[in-house]
Amino acid sequence: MKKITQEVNDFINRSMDTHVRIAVTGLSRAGKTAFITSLVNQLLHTSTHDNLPLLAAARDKRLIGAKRVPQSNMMVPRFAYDEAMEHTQQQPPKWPEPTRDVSEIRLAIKYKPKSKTKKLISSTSTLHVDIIDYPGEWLLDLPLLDMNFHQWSVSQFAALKGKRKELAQDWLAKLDALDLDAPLDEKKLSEVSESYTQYLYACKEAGLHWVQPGRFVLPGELDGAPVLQFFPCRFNEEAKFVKGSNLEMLNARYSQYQNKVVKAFYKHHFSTFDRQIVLVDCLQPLNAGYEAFHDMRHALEQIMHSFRYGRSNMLKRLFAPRIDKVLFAATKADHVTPEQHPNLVSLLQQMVHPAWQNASYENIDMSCMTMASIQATKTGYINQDGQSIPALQGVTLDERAITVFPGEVPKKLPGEAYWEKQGFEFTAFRPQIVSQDDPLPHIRMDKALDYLIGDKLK
Ligand SMILES: Nc1nc2c(ncn2[C@@H]2O[C@H](COP(=O)(O)OP(=O)(O)OP(=O)(O)O)[C@@H](O)[C@H]2O)c(=O)[nH]1
Ligand SMILES: [Mg+2]
Repeated sequence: MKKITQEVNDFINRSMDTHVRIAVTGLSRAGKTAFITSLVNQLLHTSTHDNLPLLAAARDKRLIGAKRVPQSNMMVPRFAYDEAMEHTQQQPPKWPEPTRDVSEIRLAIKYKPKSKTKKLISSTSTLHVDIIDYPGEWLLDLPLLDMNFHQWSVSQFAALKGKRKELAQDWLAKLDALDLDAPLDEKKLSEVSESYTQYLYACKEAGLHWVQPGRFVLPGELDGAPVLQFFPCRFNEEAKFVKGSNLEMLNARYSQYQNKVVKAFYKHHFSTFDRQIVLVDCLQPLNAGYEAFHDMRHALEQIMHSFRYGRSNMLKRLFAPRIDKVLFAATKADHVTPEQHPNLVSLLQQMVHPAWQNASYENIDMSCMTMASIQATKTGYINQDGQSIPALQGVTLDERAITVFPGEVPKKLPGEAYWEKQGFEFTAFRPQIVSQDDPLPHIRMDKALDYLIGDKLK
């Protein structure tokens, strides 16, 4: 009887839309922490401010208010909202600290339902929203589940071109000096892995974000564990691993990584998400140049594989996928003047759409937009030779008040000539000073919220 009651309650909760888990991801520095901080901040202010006009429930005055409640998953660290807010409230304001691991926060949103069924039960409803922050780099590891150690090694050597090859020299030299068939020497393996990890960090610093294994650069609680100490090797696929050798251990660590790290993430975290927002910083690679830009596109394509649940798919074998909406958002739109925003969306669409259309993303709705979680600039016009041109005003990280026109965002994926001819240069700004009683200034956070939870607030 108890079981039936529980099942009935679960069914009601699901069909009544009282709970939704929203996952926020993006490559490092994409703006995840700023996004979640602003999202929570906006919802906490909605009862007193008209800060979310593009969220239908808020516009219709059906949102009564939101509050923070203890998270349901006690095994995941709490998202550091208060710490992030403290940063933005400092004089001068600062950006939140970089984060390295998964974290979670829960809100309860009280609203007046529009739907007849919900109204029948009560005049007010509550939607519980879990927001989960996790590094996008972890999604880059999905292809590892379909490759054995040899196949993965081959794929890594094939990618060693251009800048990557330059950056890999130290690791390659250490790898050449290692005898793979010699008896296991843990210290040596740890040295070569360290050098491989440094190479991956160097790639990221050079703006090359497609790095595998993704956990090596964002290890979270696994920092220093042997499961993160392996690297691609050149060896004969046919040959048997010598018992007790370095190579045998590297192979064992690779399979542990597949099972205990990659699979575990998909099973215990990813499988619980209902909606996903992928934040993309298109401006950083525009600043960095051609190779960085195309690398970002490749990384995004890889990230998209995690939303593909075709029939014979690896993910479907692991769990029953639940994500039904994915939003790709170009962040930090306050870095460019408003008339450039359509170009920014079009650029993001060009990076995302072709890969999306070529694959079978069954039953998943997808959308692209631009936004700024915490708007750091004001827009206006400057007069140049009698002509008025759009400009941004803001305060730089070293406290200089400046007015700039950062440049045009290309509408299409730029070729190499773009960087030779004009390129793009944006300045980093610190957040604006805002009173503690007011919500953080933003651009289209409400539009993002409407896409992510609008239907649940009906
Ligand atoms: N102007 C502007 N800058 C932003 C915005 N969001 C993020 N940034 C900038 O991007 C940096 C990274 O933002 P975070 O929110 O920390 O990004 P993250 O994805 O959480 O980064 P990691 O935790 O390091 O992976 C910030 O320090 C800001 O400099 C925004 O809305 N506007
Ligand atoms: Mg962060």
